[in-house]
Amino acid sequence: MKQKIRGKPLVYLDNAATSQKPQIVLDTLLRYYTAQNSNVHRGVHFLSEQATKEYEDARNKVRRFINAAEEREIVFVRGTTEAINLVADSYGRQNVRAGDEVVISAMEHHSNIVPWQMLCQEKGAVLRVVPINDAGELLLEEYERLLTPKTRLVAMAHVSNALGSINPVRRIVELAHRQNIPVLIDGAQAVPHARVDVRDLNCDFYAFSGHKVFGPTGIGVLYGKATRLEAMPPYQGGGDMISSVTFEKTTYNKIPYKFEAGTPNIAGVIGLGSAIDYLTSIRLDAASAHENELLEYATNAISQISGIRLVGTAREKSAIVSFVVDGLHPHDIGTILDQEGIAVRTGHHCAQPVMDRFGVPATVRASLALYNTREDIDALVSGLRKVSEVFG
Ligand code: C6P
Repeated sequence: MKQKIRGKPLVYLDNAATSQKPQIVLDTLLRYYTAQNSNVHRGVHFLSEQATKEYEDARNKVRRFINAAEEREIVFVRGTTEAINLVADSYGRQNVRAGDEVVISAMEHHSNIVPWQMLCQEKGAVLRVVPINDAGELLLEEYERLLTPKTRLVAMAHVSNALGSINPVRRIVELAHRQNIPVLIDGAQAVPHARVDVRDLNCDFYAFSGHKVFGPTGIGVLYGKATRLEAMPPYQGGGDMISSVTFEKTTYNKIPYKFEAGTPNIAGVIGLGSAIDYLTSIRLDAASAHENELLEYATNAISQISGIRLVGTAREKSAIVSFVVDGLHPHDIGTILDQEGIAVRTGHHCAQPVMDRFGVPATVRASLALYNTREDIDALVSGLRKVSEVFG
């Protein structure tokens, strides 16, 4: 996306909020709406059959991308938020009772806190929170301690959006499974950066958003093990999720359709399929190595600027640099950087408990993607030096 913002070349470092879209995704959306627009799973006419085929092909692309065993384990939803709400509403309401416990961590995004809080309030259950250390790393021994016969579910971020910490999710799943506790992984910030293999992780649920993996907004994925999804009640009622309806009784469709009520985001699904084609064609592991190198470069350069304190210094980190500057509000820093054409996110990043943990109201967050360069980081660093000049 080459363009000028306020007369300066755009430096886009807000990829954790949403990533830019490659041409192949834009072309797919235009092609779908201009030549193929039609509803899925309904018509016998040509366009509907073609749209249905592309929609289901995209499901298979997602399956391969995260190495799920079967296509029916891939449920299309609006995004990570809806995926988590689906599990809380369906699995949670079916399985969580008064006095039971749900375990999350202190580094969760609000999307992986509030649905569980709502569930616990409704059921009289208890939300348990695994603490993190000053580097922003999960305390695994504390996690183990919190797993008890009362635990009904663990819901944990793969990568923290506010800190960049990468959690040892394989180990998290293994420890929970020893006690037959299912695990949901919030993969919103992991899938854009590294190969995710849900069978290797052995998680029960995995959620991510299309718009963070170079796909369109309004589309996301809930992976669920088939046995789990089959045992769960529907999340919403409506068209497509039924196999028959009378006024007396409705029987539900098989998975994944049981969870896809109403006309889905067809263009979004097909666009997400193209984003996965893109990621497959460029090789995600090479992109990941490039991002790690940039992260190191950015961390070194930013931490050398006087008055800056990094928030989140985990040993295992993804492409996020969060920081505060002595005596300055992050919003003021963001505004000055914006004058330089540099897009970063400032605020609590929908992770207020993380801000509380580190005793700050907000941070400045630069988040990288595979298309960022050293020049982008250099521009950020010189923008930050300007900030120091302005505020003396
Ligand atoms: N984080 C950020 O700037 P949705 O909005 O449903 O696509 O994703 C929600 C979500 C869930 N979990 C994590 C770890 C996330 O980072 C996000 C989205 C964005 O950090 C927007 S708040």
